[in-house]
Amino acid sequence: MIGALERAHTLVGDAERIVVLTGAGVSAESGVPTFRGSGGLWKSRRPEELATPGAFARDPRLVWEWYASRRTFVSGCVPNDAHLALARLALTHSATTLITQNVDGLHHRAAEAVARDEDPTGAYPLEVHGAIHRDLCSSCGLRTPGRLDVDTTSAETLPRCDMCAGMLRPDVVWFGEALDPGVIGASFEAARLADVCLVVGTSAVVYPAASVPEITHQAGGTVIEINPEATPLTSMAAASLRGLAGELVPALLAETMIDRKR
Ligand code: BV8
Ligand code: ZN
Repeated sequence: MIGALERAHTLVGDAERIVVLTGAGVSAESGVPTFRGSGGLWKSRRPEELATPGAFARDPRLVWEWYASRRTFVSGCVPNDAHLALARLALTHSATTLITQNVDGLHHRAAEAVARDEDPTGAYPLEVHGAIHRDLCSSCGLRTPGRLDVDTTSAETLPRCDMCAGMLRPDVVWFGEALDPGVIGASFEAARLADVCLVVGTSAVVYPAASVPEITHQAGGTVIEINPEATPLTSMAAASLRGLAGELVPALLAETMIDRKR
């Protein structure tokens, strides 16, 4: 493993442009359950059941019950050392683009924690699957800060839009739904130009997000993976670090940032 960490150190230290793709694994040590790992979120429910427009049309109460409980749970979680190290990298190295599949908002909170009274926006990620803390009106498309006290006792008590009384939904991208073209377009452009794509905590099975490292690789960049398990990306990675994000991301990036200061 030391060899792989050394190799990854050199690759990141030498990189001009870095793109980072994170998945649920980067939030695991913050207590947020992953989707597909043991005890993952999807274990008790199948994604097709809940994270689809069809499920919401069929039973908006059940879907809101799942999202309201996740929203409340995540609001009690805090960014871990991986989120903080990635925020520090993005704030100290301007040619870094953070891209996340996560909807938990922990990268934003890490950016604000690290930036303190400086501008945190350089470390805000591109959220390709949206944000669980935001509501979206199914009718007029208005986006508003999400409520923590969503009343899911019946379809009648579900949240409605203040502008048009349309049904609100969590502002996340469901299976079968298109990603925001601006967000995924910016992600692909950053991936194409990147010298290094650092992939942290994703099973790399959900598209089009999983194309990000493939685009860097095809454009001649190198892929580094941090994951306790192998994934479909492992064979393409120049360094695949087996372990937890909370330990390996700070280890990988700390010296790199010191290097950059010189
Ligand atoms: C689209 C938001 C087209 C909601 C999510 C067949 C039928 C239908 C669709 C498809 C199909 N085949 C392909 C598709 C497309 C589909 C897809 O890719 N399906 C997959 C499952 C096969 N994609 C879509 O539908 C996308 N849209 O294609 O639209 C279109 C185009 C034009 C017009 C109309 C339509 C939309 C996909 C977005 C779905 N929304 N989330 C919500 O969160 O509730 S996806 C969901 O999975 C989450 O966002 C999650 O982030 C994402 C990916 O999962 P991971 O993040 O990788 O998490 P996972 O648990 O899987 O893995 C965790 C990893 O971490 C593991 O590897 C584990 O080892 C590691 N780990 C654990 N602990 C740690 C760790 N690593 C480091 N440290 C640790 N401590
Ligand atoms: Zn509305």
